[in-house]
Amino acid sequence: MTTTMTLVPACIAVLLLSLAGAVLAHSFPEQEIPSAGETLNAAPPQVTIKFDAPIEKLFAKLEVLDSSGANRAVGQPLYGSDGATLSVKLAPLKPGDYTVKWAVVGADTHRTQGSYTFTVGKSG
Ligand SMILES: [Cu+2]
Repeated sequence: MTTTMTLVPACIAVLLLSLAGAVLAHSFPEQEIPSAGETLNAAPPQVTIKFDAPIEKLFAKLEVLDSSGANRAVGQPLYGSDGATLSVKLAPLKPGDYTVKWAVVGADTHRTQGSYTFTVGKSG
C-alpha cells in the first residue's frame, strides 16, 4: 500500500556497511489508514500509520493537508503502545483530496519521511 509514497532512505549505505544487522532496520510505513490512494465516502476521524520498525517518541511529524495546503490535523501526533504506530486526529474533512506528510526517527536514529494522498468524496 505504498503506491504514491515518496521515500528518502538516507541511510542505505550505513546499513550496507554495518555488520550488526539485527537492530538496524529503519522505519517505513507498513500500513496506512486510510490507505494511500483510497477514496472514502465519509471523512475519517484520524489518520494512522503503522511502521515496520520501532519509532522514537520524539520528532515525529504527521500532517494532513487539504488542497489549499492547510493542515487539518488536530494537536500533536499520538504514539501507539506498540512503539511503531503514529496517529493524529483530524478536523472534519470536506470532500476533496488530502495529502498526508509524515516524518519519523527510527530506533536506529535514522530519519525517514514521505507522503501519500487519499480522497474524501464519492468515487466515480
Ligand atoms: Cu536506518
